[in-house]
Amino acid sequence: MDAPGREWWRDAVCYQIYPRSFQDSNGDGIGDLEGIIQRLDYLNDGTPHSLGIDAVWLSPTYPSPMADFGYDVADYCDVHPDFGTLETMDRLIAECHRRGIRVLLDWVPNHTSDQHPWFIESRSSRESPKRDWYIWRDPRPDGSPPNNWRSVFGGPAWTFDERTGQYYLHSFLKEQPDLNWRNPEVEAAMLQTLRFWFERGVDGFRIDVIGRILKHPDLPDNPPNPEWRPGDRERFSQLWIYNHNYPDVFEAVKRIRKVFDEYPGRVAVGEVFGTPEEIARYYGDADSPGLHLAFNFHFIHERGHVITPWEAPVLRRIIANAEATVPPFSQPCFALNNHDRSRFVTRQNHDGHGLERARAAPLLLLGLRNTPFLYYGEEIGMADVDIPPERQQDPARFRSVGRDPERTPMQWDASPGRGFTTGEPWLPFGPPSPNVAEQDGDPDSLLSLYRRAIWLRKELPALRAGSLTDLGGDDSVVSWWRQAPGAPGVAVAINTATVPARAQLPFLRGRIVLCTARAREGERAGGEIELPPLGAAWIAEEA
Ligand code: ISL
Ligand code: CA
Repeated sequence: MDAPGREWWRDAVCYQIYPRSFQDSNGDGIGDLEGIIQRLDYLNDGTPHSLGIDAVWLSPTYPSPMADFGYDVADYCDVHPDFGTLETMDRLIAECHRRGIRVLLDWVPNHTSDQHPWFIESRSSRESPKRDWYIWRDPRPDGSPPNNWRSVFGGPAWTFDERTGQYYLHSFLKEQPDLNWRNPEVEAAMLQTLRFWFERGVDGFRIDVIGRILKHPDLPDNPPNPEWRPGDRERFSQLWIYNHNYPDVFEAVKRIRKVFDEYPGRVAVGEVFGTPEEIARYYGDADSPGLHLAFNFHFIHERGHVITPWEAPVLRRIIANAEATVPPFSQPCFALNNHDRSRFVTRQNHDGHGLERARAAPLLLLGLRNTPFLYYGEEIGMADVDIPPERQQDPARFRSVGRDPERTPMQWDASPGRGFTTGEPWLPFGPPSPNVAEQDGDPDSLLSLYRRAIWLRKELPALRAGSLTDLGGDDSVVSWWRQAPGAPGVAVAINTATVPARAQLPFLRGRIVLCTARAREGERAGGEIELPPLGAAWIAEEA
């Protein structure tokens, strides 16, 4: 299946499934593992009629009270009954592997559910053998929390527990107490949960908020953020320096990596936030590696909640920063969407051109030197869905509406259940279009564009594995050149302006192999090409 000596994840196109929303198999309105198995041919049946996905990442599927929809884990070594059983998971892994699809699960090491037996034991008394598995502190003399840390989802990061008279720390909901990674027993127990799944054939993990697992040992107050203004999100009111990307995290990551190395071919992909330098640090060093890959979300947001504009100079800067910082033994890992952020089509729609930008998006994401992650529905241009107040589910409030709008069920067709369910879906569908059925046979559809892009990437070594050279460009055009030994070079050019623009190419003879305007595909290209408004193209060198 793979070239010898080259790890599979370097060439892989990955696809994030939000299990509640992909396919329901039993009519309860909640997506499940059996449903995912039914849809695997859509992801990869070995032919260009399918998407051609190489790996799936499933958001958490563990037993959980679902306070944070699975990111509150009550048992790391089992499956939530809504999703299936361990047997269903074994079958899902086998069915994926039969199609050459790798399986990544979601590992949540920073916190458990407050219903996890470890926390139930820990909170039972100050003398509990598991007391120190979580972060308990006395109140300040006035009864207030031990420090000023705020929860990511709003409010203080501490909750007072009447029974034992202490506060416990939770970086997210109060139902998600933070584990104490300074206790070696905690680390050992958590690493054991990785081995449990590796033994069952899981190919790797996406690691949730890895940057928070170790805090400053003294838990000092965070300093105020001088840029914060009243009305801004509360969580940005302080600089997270003592509880985020704290230096000890980077050493813990290396110990975590060692467990991955016990099982050949496994991959660790970290959800990380920070500057390009901070992201790069998660990869570790050549002689003591950290994560195989660390997400770069800068195409979504660079700092805090500010949406990254679709502008050539901004995209060029993000690419250059990643190229300059990620160590040479690995590569960047970009995503344009996930279950926490407003979908691309909606995010980039301030002037009504969101869908046009969404056609250029796969040429960016799949044209870069990186391991790309798609988010289910991105390939058909799903947008955020308005959720009426009585249907809202997500308790997190780091956007005014929570994260339900980007988590609505996959739209397989226009039928009342959208091919997703025969029952009442857990979140409303929104309008029946876009959907897979309407785009499936249409060569001009976004879905067809994604399929062509992914299969072309497999065919063209320059795109899959080549080096990247910035081609300069200007305020309208971002363009770069991909090159692999013995293979045709490929230029990627993206026009972010709403008027036509010209892109300079570094060779005299080439051909457009992929374009947002399909009629242009096959066209010969000389030293430059004209790109349509918001259009993009891949141009392959010809001998
Ligand atoms: O910290 C942030 C930005 O610096 C936040 O965006 C936040 O850390 C991020 O959204 C974390 O997300 C992950 O962990 C959460 C869970 O609710 C999300 O769904 C998950 O992706 C808690 O486990
Ligand atoms: Ca179901």
